[in-house]
Amino acid sequence: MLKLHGFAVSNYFNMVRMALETKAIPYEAVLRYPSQEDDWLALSPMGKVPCLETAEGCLVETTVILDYLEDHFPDQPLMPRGAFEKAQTREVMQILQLYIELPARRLYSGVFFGGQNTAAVVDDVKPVLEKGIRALKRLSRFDPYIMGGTLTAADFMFLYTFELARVVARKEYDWDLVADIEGSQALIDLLNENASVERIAAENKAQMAAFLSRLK
Ligand SMILES: N[C@@H](CCC(=O)N[C@@H](CS)C(=O)NCC(=O)O)C(=O)O
Repeated sequence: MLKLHGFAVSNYFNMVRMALETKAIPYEAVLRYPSQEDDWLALSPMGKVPCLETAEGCLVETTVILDYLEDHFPDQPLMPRGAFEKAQTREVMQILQLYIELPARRLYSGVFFGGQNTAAVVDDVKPVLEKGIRALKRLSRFDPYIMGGTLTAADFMFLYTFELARVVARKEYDWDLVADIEGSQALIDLLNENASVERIAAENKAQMAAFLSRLK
């Protein structure tokens, strides 16, 4: 059986879990925190989570894992079949990861984990996030899903990146991302009705204290 290493507070771990669960692929979740220990680097060479352990070996990087799941388990597709539509879906996923999640992540420490964000970093992140949100608006549909009428892996990437970026933008810039992107709140509400999303959110909450105590 596939093993997915990670922890419930990790947004990337949760994206992969959503794909596994939506596709009804049996898997075992193995609790693992990121580290630079040799035994973990042997499975996940950057030391990050998630890491998917398959019979053939381990895979890291969420979009790579999502592609593997799509290729290996084509039932209940989470990517469009057409080459251009598939590329457009990947395009939105890249925008979300590179230009929304990654810049916002630079401010997670001060916003979520009791650290201090310096004014320089706060100023540095803002224009990147502004461009990312502008690109997302141009490329996404929110009708009702991010790419239109069909649920795709991009919806999971959206759910677990935008929600965090939204809190960052509100706290650091008094900027309401949801008000800025028509249809985004409706999509969040729709995705939050999903039983797996609900359970993952409950596990995230339950593991938060243990995760925070590791940061001290
Ligand atoms: N690009 C990676 C990002 C994964 C990631 O940043 N995971 C976080 C937890 S949410 C992590 O392992 N952080 C520890 C680190 O960066 O060393 C992916 O797509 O899987």
